[in-house]
This record gives sequence, structure tokens and C-alpha cells, in this order.
Amino acid sequence: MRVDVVSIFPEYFAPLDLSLIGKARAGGLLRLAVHDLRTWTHDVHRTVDDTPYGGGPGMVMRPEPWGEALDALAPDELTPDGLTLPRLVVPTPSGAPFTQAMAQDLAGESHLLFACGRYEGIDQRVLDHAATRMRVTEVSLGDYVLFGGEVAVLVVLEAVVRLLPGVLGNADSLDEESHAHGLLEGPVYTKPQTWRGQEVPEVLRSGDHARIARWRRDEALVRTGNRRPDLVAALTPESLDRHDRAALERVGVEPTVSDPTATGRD
Ligand code: JAH
Repeated sequence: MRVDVVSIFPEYFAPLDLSLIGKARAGGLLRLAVHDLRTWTHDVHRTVDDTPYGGGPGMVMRPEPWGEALDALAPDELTPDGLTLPRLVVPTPSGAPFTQAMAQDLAGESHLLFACGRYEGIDQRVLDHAATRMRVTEVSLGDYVLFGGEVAVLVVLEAVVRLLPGVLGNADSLDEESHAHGLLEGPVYTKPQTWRGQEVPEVLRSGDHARIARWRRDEALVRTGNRRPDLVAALTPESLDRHDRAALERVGVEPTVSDPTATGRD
């Protein structure tokens, strides 16, 4: 996968040299380039912002440097099939919620281009114009405001890069983790068997794989019911067996039954 990032603070992306993302880059699975937006300014002060039309607080990012940056980094617009165009990803508090499903979608792209806004955001015409040439995805990581999109890009990149084939050794760990099945993961344990008077649950040491799977599923359901009733409400009846329903009943959370005559998985 090829990734370009445009920011007025390219130093924010130093951590991408480290750990598993750094390894993916070194191994050629990820070709990542970070660009300073000011490369595409022409005035002596290398200005990237100006006051908002209509008044109000703060500053808005000027369209001209962004337009030149996107022209330079998305020149694939000229390919007749249009298939090699990058997907433009723009973190903003007004974006669509970023989810594991969106991470999976982005992991299937061959080229991502991230635009990091600052101040009150980027002049809307930049995004409207880009949308005439490439897919533009405005994403939010949650309902809070940061100084800019840089940290959000680090988060999105980490979620996407770990899904790339060959980055995480074990594909099973991708299937079984939190959110892969719409549930939170239950607790995990390692050695020693007793630590500060606390025992690892007996079932996990039993060697009974069916019993372990059932226990883990119950723990996931109970934890999700307690912490994320919204996730339980979104479960479909077909995804739950009678044992699942019993586990949810114990925490007093029930999945939404859109069709009361529908039966569960069993
Ligand atoms: C703030 C540009 N949902 C997290 C998030 C993402 C981006 C921004 N804030 C929060 C942001 C200022 C300018 C983007």
C-alpha cells in the first residue's frame, strides 16, 4: 500500500518509523511519505491560513496550497481507468465515525492520501473539488476536538496498517479481536497461575476447548452488555444462540428485536 500524508507538522509522524509500522515500511509492505503543506506555498511567510468568510473565531486553511498539494500527489487523475486514484482521507470532528469496518475498507485500497487540517479546518472548496476527481472520506474518531488531524491520522494508519497482509503474523488474532464480531473481547490472562492472590479462571486451564470457547463468548457478551449496550442493541437475533441470550439476560441487556417472530440462531 502507498500512503501520502500532508501536514504543516510533518514531525508529528516520526513514530511511524517505529514498531510494526516501521517494520512494514522497512519490509516494503507500506510505502509511506509525509509532506509539508508549506512546500506548496509561494509567499515569503509560507501562509496556509486566513480569516473565515462570514466572520467568527479562528482561522481557516487557504485552498491554494491544498489544491497544489493534491494536484502533485494525486496526478493519477489522468489514468483513463481511474482505478489508481488515491482515496483522500480527511480527519475532522464533522466526519463519519471511523470504525473497524472502515479500517478494513481502507486496508483494501492501494493508495491512501491523508490531509491534516488545522485551525477551524480546510476551505470546503478543496474537498468539493477533490471529490470531482477522487473518493473523499471525512472521518471522525469520536465527539471531541483536537488541534488538528495529525494524531487522528496516526490512529487511522495504525488501524489500517495492522490489517495489511503480512504485517500481523497471525490472521487468527484479527478474527477474534474486539469489534471483529461486534462484541468487546473478554478478559485475557497469562502466567503465573497465581498472582497477588488472584487465580487465573479454572476453565482456561482445563484444556476443554469447547468449554473455553463458551466461557469466552459469555464473558464477551456480559462485558459488552455492561459497557456497550449500543453494541448489544445492534446484534441480530441470527447471531445469537440460546446460551448467548441467557448470558445477556443475566446483565439485563437485550438485543433489539425488529421482528418479534424471528427466531435466534438456534
Ligand atoms: C481538529 C482539523 N474526531 C477526532 C478529531 C479529528 C480531527 C480534528 N479534531 C478531532 C480536527 C481541528 C482541525 C481536524
